[in-house]
Amino acid sequence: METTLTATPSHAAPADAPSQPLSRLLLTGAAGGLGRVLRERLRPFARVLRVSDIAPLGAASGAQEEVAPCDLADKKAVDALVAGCDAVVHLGGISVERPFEEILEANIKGVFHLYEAARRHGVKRVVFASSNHVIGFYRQDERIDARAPRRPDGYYGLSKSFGEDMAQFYWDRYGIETVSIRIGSSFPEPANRRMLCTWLSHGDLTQLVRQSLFTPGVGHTVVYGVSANAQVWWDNRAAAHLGFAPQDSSERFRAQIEAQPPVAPNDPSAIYQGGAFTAQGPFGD
Ligand code: NAI
Ligand code: 15L
Repeated sequence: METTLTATPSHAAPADAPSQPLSRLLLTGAAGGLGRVLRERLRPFARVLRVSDIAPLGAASGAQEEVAPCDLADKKAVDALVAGCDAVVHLGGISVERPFEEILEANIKGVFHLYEAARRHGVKRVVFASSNHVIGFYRQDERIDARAPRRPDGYYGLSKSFGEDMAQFYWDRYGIETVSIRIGSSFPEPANRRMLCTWLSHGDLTQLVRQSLFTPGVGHTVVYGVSANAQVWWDNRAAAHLGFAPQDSSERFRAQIEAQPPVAPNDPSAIYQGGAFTAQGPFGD
């Protein structure tokens, strides 16, 4: 199915419906924290929203929604899941540091299955939930952009790094466009001092996903998913064509965060951009 991806101006309000919605948009990881947020907010972006997860999803919320349970590690099931969709927002997978064997199934095989299905079924655009943990071993006093060599901080970060390589390959080889969003910390509120720098509000996430779906000619773009916090470590000028203009800042939470007990200067959460993830493992010794 051919669908033209069109952008509305970047100054448009984040929740605006696009001028030409997608026919059928697949949202993986729809039962998760961000999946539940985007399940609501992506509805105006497509005539049909197909929501998927390995965890319970509840009933479809109306004729505009399709509920499609699926294990991303199951290649045949993912192939069927993607059939009929013109774009995918891929949030599904393990979202924390875990032993390699678990990450391998859900994240590494999962993203391969997704791109293979996208190729087979003519999907034009993927929005991939990458993570700041692909660059987690940069120190907090460094400023980097999307071209900085990756420094994953664990098997989880490695899987996201692999996902970004997958995205680049499927663009170069098959012309499937992807925006890889290196999400910082997307929760209702920042939870600690590090997140004052890494926080991405749900409103800004929604705007960024919208721009990632509808901006024409993105090829494979890597963008940092971070709000307009007073201090950020990431430079998004290489992704300026997305027109992402974050509206929120963590600053209004500063007083409550700074009331928390101080963090020791040698604590990884005070040293590295990836925070505590840099000190996890080894597993299974
Ligand atoms: P989450 O853990 O709440 O949601 C992930 C969902 O993926 C879960 O509902 C889970 O059941 C599903 N899933 C796991 N294994 C699966 C499998 N084998 N097959 C199908 N579904 C499977 O994570 P959250 O916070 O909603 O994050 C969404 C995405 O964004 C994840 O890919 C995560 O890595 C990424 N991300 C999130 C950040 C955040 O701050 N929330 C920061 C950086 C990246
Ligand atoms: C992530 O990649 C995780 O999915 C999320 O749960 C947070 O830990 C976030 O990074 C973060 O770095 O704060």
